Amino acid sequence: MRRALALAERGRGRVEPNPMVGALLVKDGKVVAEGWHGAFGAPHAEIEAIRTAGEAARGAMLVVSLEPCAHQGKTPPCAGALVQAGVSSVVAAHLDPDPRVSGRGVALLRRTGIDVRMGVCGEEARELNAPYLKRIETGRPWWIAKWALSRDGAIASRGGRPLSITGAAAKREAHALRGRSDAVVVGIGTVLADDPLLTCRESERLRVARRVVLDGKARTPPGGRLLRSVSEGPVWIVTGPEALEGRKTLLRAAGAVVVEQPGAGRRGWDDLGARLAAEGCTNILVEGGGSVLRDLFEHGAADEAHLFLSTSVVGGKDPLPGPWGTDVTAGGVRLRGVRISRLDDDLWIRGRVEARRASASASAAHPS
Ligand code: AOF
Ligand code: ZN
Repeated sequence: MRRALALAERGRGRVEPNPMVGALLVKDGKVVAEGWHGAFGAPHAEIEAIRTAGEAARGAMLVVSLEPCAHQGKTPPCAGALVQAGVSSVVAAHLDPDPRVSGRGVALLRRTGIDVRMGVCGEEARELNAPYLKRIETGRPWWIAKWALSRDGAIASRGGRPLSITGAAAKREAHALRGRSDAVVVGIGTVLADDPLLTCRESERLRVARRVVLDGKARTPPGGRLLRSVSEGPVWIVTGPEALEGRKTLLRAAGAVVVEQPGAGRRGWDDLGARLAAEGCTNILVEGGGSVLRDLFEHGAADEAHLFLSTSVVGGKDPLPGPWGTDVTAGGVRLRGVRISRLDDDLWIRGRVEARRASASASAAHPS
């Protein structure tokens, strides 16, 4: 099963909103074929394994990291294909919560006399597909916070001068994160200060993420780089009750999707998350600035965090502080499963955000 999970990983960034799935066929103690779900819309892991195995699939045991599906989707049901191929037993990590499957795959296999064992490496498999499982089970996406921090604790310089905190290798990883995300979110402060494109340029481009601006008062410049590049991918402007109709009309004319969202704080994140998830978005990258990240953490919405820690110093009288600012939020933020790598002179620290209760403190309705 660990091998199946490693195969599943190969689909990361390519299969979403589908889960990553890996499978092997084992006969007489030997692996006769491997397969994985390689891209959204492409054949499922089991089908790839059966195809590779050919006749050798007959009488073999299938080890797969997710319950085989039972629905006719973009491809025919895997459970039926396994029966046809003559597989004798199936070992799977956990049930697929997709309502089209959820137990039906196992039932179909068992009905035809195939021996099915569930729950092998279930925890590890659920961890691998946590973003998919969260979207299917709660209707909310997986929020990934990302920021770069200088050695003196700044995410930018005051006065909005564009500033490169990390080196080229860290930038490549940050772009790869964008490339694997279904949406990239920033606050209006970042848009006004940096005029960013928010596209994935410095790494393999796996998908075109929606670019989302949290812009309570609809101040995004219609002539800025975001909207000038709207042909490269959709731009959402998330506005609040204070946004003037005239501004929204201008933004729409420039090609933006204007999202009108009354809620803020945890409700705001949940409402936006529900909209994005309904469009099939699984991984949402929140890139800042500081107040947006702080809001995400303060309301307990962040699921995963990536910090690029630079060894350089921004200096200056008072560089802009990172997401925590001066007020450490109640209880702080703890990461688990932390991994640390060195990228040239920078450190890349990432992990899952440990669940905590949302803070009671009310925050600004919309970043302004
Ligand atoms: C499997 N093996 O490798 C995967 C499964 O859009 P479709 O037709 O590809 O179907 C996507 C759904 O199929 C997805 O929501 C999940 O329930 C299941 N994914 N199932 O047996 C696989 N990727
Ligand atoms: Zn399938």
